[in-house]
Amino acid sequence: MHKEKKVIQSIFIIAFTLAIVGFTLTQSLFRDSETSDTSTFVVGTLDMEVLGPGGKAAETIEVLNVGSSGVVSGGKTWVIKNVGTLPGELTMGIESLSNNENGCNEPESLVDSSCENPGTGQGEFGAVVATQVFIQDGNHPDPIISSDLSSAAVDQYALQWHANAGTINIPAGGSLEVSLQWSTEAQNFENEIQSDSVIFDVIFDLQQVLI
Ligand SMILES: [Ca+2]
Ligand SMILES: [Ca+2]
Ligand SMILES: [Ca+2]
Repeated sequence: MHKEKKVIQSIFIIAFTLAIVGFTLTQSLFRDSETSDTSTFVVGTLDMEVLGPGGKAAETIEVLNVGSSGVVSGGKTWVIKNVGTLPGELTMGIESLSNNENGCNEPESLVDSSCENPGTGQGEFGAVVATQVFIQDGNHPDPIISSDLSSAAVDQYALQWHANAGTINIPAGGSLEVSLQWSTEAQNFENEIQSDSVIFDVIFDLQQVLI
């Protein structure tokens, strides 16, 4: 039987917010925030200044009109700078992950029975997106994290960072590059992911190293 031709004219959105949280010697929490304009999640580098008393940075990123053919992929590199006067230990994770459905169009509704709008948790896109996280410090050639973006990814990020990164210290005035790459392949999905989106927060947390 002839398989129905895929119609992928959807808008995939990967939006994420970056948060950097720092602690002083007394463990009090500084919260200050800045938000950048929405940017396309293709390839880019962002300098993020991490505390002294400094803050939390937020970024929303979107992927638009991808998937019309072949492999779709992208990535982002962050330069995490410790602009404080004390060393810190870095951890990375994701939170508030939501696979949204955004309704089903006609071809999608033939293969997808959960079609609400926004349909939080009903989207199928994140499950077919593969992500990898790398630390560019010369000591970690292999990915620290390899996970899809289904709801289990929040736990996977936490577990794998803990297991694979070890202790990542950034000295006062130092910086470190962390990158996240993502990809999905057309053979991994059918029309069920049309108009679906995945949204999550990427959290970088710099904890004071007690010396
Ligand atoms: Ca669905
Ligand atoms: Ca869907
Ligand atoms: Ca949809």
